[in-house]
Amino acid sequence: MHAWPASEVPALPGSGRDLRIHDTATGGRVTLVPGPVARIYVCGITPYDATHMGHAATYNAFDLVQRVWLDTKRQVHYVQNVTDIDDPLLERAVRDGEDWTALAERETTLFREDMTALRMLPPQHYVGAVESIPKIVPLVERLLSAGAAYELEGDIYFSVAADPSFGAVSGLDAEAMRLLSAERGGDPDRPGKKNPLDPMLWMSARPGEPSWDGASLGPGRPGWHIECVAIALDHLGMGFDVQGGGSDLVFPHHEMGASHAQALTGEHPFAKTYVHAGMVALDGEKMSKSRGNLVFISKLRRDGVDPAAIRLALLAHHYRADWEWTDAVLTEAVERLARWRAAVSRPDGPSADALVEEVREALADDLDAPRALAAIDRWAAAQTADGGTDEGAPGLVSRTADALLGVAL
Ligand code: 5CA
Ligand code: ZN
Repeated sequence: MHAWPASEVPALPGSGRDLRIHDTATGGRVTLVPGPVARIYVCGITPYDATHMGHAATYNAFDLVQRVWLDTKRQVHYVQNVTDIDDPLLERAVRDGEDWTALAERETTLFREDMTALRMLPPQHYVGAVESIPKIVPLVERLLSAGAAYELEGDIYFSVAADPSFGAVSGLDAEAMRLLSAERGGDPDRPGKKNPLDPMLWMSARPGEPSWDGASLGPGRPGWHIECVAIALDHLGMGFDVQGGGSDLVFPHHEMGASHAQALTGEHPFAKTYVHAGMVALDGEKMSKSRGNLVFISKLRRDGVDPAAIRLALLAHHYRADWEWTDAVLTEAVERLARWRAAVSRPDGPSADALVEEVREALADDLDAPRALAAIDRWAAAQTADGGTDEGAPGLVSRTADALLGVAL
């Protein structure tokens, strides 16, 4: 699959700082020190509806991670998937009497347009589940022959007992895992499983549903977690720097993914660091396609909202916080964008050398974007109140907002 076009990232004077970030697996802060090429996998959309503010907030967080790395003069190797075959996609296609492939393609196209408008850096590899099936099947076969998977009425399940470090990503107890498994695509109550938490690796063909050649597995379609493992191992290998997604993916998705990969390779860890973004809510409930309480990026764009204002609305919240979308959030972002644009449109202004370092430090400190915005607010206020004589300052502020925050002024 192709990704979307990259917006240019201006180089800033000096050098950025290493990112200190909250790691879900250890529950504490770690300093990321990737090699010259930093490797990141971020879980992509299931394309059965348009990109909403929650998705955008999560992708914004991982865009910032990459901008910090680029500022330290590293290259970034970024991989993202598209879950273009899964139960919710098929259910929506049936509900709307639409072909599931047409639905997936349309929503993926819209997602690319939204990401481009928001200046999110594209992945080098944007990979669909369907195109990955030839990579997934041999992995499931290997898990079976290693005794880490078993068959149940034609379906293949992963045995969580095969990974001695199962549980290390989420740190949850068995009861909490069971509840989340039932809520998020698992089937803990299916009789015959070795452990109720065991997730499906390969679902045998169901009448009326699409299926693919599974070689020795028989016709069917892949489970959700093995999809991301196959794509990550193919393009990044074990021990990549960051596995990212929203906090709704901590369990079971990222826990199971880590276990699949560890059982497959005998190596630990799958990802060095697990980073999760908070959930965006609307009207008091998590914004989700299944609930339908959505604010779509594409709808706001159609209504004439500047994508840079949407980006500022996202940046005004710390990535780990759960927050609520309201009209006031957008109004404030629109006003901030206007203030910043007015401030950088003057020929000179107060020196911005210290500001670059403040923004760098705020982001290096667990991606504290609200603090970065406050720093630019102060520069803009000083520009309005007293002005200044530094001719390079407005340009430097523009480049800083663009390079580190993805905001084009
Ligand atoms: N395709 C899978 C991941 S492999 C999936 O979770 N797709 S999704 O379309 O449901 O979500 C895409 C990304 O947005 C995931 O990282 C998810 O954690 C995140 N996300 C979903 N809803 C929200 C929300 N309300 N707030 C913040 N992030 C969200
Ligand atoms: Zn995933």
